[in-house]
Amino acid sequence: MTITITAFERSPDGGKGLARDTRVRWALEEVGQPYDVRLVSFRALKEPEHVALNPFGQIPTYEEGDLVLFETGSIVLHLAERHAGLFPSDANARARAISWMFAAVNSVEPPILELVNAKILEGDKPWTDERMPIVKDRVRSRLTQLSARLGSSEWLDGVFSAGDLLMVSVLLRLRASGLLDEFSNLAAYVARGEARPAYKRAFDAQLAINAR
Ligand code: GTB
Repeated sequence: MTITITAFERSPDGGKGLARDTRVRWALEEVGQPYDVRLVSFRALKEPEHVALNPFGQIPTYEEGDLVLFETGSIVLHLAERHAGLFPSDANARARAISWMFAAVNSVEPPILELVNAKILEGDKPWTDERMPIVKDRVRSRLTQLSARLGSSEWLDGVFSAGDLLMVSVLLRLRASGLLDEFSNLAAYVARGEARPAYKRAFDAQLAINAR
């Protein structure tokens, strides 16, 4: 069955791969599923046709026959459950991989988004200079914990899983801030993710659209 995802017609990052369709593309590449992409303008995101797919009027969405999904965590989970390549076969290891998926989107991504919003959306506010160190320290605190757990391991729990795919995707958003480089094992972890052939294919596919 054909899989169709949505992505920005033109991503504001100009092809750095930071918009969330990249993580879905990456998951599709890891499990070897071909897919089509429907490009959506910012205006079209909020129109009824797209809101029927994603109630929040956002990308990415995922369509496969009658099935429509939104939220990248749920899309990656769906792909990991249906196809080999993103979950270990052992039931407990699989459950732990799901813990890492939730950790990525629920515990690590929120302070990172707070930092991004503080810079991009609120950077001109009079209280920014005072607030920024607090927001950065919240990110550092999570990275310290994650770094301690990862230690010198290659991936978070044995073999590469959907948990690593989401965690690396979330951490990539931090690169421009320099915070990732404060944690050499996390910087190396992210680089290992980016070096995966499936990631490269996903990155190149979004770049081909956004560099036009
Ligand atoms: N929780 C949802 C998920 O994981 O699927 C969040 C989806 C989401 O935030 N989508 C964003 C969106 O559609 C695009 S990815 N925004 C438009 C809107 O809300 O109207 C966020 C994003 C956007 C741009 C960059 N960038 O340019 O660097 C990076 C990330």
